[in-house]
Amino acid sequence: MKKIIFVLLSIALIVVGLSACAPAPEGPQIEISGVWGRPSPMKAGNGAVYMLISNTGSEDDKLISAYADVAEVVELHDMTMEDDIMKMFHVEYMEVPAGGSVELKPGSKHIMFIGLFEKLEVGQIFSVELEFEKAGKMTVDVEVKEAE
Ligand SMILES: [Cu+2]
Repeated sequence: MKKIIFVLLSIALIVVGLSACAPAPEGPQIEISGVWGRPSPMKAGNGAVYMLISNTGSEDDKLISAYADVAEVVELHDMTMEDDIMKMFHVEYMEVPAGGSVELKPGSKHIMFIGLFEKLEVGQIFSVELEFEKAGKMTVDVEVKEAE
């Protein structure tokens, strides 16, 4: 009996040891957190969604598109300061480097909604589908709230 317990214990230790020193998973490994969207008081107005996209994998990836059924157009945007004026512009993709992350936040990168079908109110939750070049599509829930 003691021997069996010892064997089981050894296997358990090996399993724990293997998972502890496992290399980063092959390919990109996308993790998304802190997803939120600004309230938008006007119907047919615009909205923006923010989040942190991390890549714990071994390969770079790119966010190449976003889709949500709350607006006519959904685009990837970034912002820049020109002559003291914040300007936003459309980007083809957002890079998510292996072992790194990209933060979508106010005044910076965001997912832009143009022509909302309904206003976005605090407490509302809706989903956005994100498409990555390598990791493919994933859907996240967006919580509408005021900026912190
Ligand atoms: Cu924008």
